[in-house]
Amino acid sequence: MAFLCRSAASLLKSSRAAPVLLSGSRLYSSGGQYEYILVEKRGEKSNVGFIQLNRPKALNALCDGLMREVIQALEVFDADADVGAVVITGSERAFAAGADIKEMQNKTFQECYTTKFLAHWCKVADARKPVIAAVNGFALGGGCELAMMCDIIYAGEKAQFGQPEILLGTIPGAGGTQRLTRAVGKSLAMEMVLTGDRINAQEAKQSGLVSKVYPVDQLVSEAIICGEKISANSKLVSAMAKEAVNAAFELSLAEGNRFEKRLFNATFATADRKEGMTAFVEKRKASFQDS
Ligand code: CO8
Repeated sequence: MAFLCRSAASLLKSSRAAPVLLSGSRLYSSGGQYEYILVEKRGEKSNVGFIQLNRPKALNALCDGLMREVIQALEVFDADADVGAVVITGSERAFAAGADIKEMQNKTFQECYTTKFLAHWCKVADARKPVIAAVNGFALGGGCELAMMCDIIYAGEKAQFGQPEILLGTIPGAGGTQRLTRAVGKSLAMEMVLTGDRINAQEAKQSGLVSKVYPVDQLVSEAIICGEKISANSKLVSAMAKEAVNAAFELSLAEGNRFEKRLFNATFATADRKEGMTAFVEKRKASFQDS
């Protein structure tokens, strides 16, 4: 165990499928533990959690096992004091082509309803730490929904976003009708959901679904750079900022402003708020301790 860093060692104790440290401070999935994803820490300070969906033959279709592993890896990174943000990506061909249609083909309503089929997917949006989706290629159906559960979406120039469930005789079931509508507005969301037509990266940028578009081969490194910027700030205060922005999707303006004010006031109970303002006054770089 001597070669394991502190966080990896403690994770191994607490998690059945925890990643194993093989060299330096990089975490890699160990073959038998994660079957469908690759997991490591990236960035100069190894402070960005990195999850790569890795089911290439099925274009990263989100089978139950894959989503369970993504959620587990997110929980591991949430508990890792060194990690300040997480990047989720797929391959250059596909971020994810949706929920696994072959897995769903023969399901009945009774099974879906009584077992709360795929209900655990929503845990992705519960991550405390900011999550960036780096989308190359197809982000369709559940793939688009997975990206929208993340906090920031960066797209590669050839990315395609769509909710094609209607073509399969069903509708989005992991937030597609809700998050897409909030992101791009009613008309475009309706059009995408009712026709199954896809939008490209530029259209996604224009409509507000993604914040930046990069050349395919630069996408992941740009997402890591964004993750490093976030990780350089107080992790405690970043979690509050994320909570406050997310509240905008659920609360009225008045309630949201009250919620924000309470969190703003709460930052004055942190050492990092004091350090940030003191560093500004003393004309030096702040050194946040996440407390
Ligand atoms: N599920 C299972 N397998 C898939 C999926 C998928 N979603 N998408 C692609 N694959 C498989 C194909 O079956 C094929 O495998 P095989 O070689 O064994 O036949 C392999 O990936 C490659 O696919 P194609 O040969 O079709 O590749 P193309 O380049 O010709 O086409 C497309 C790529 C356009 C992406 C095409 O594969 C496609 O249309 N895929 C389906 C897209 C789709 O409809 N997605 C929505 C799925 S439904 C959904 O996501 C609902 C989510 C609800 C969540 C509810 C949570 C509570």
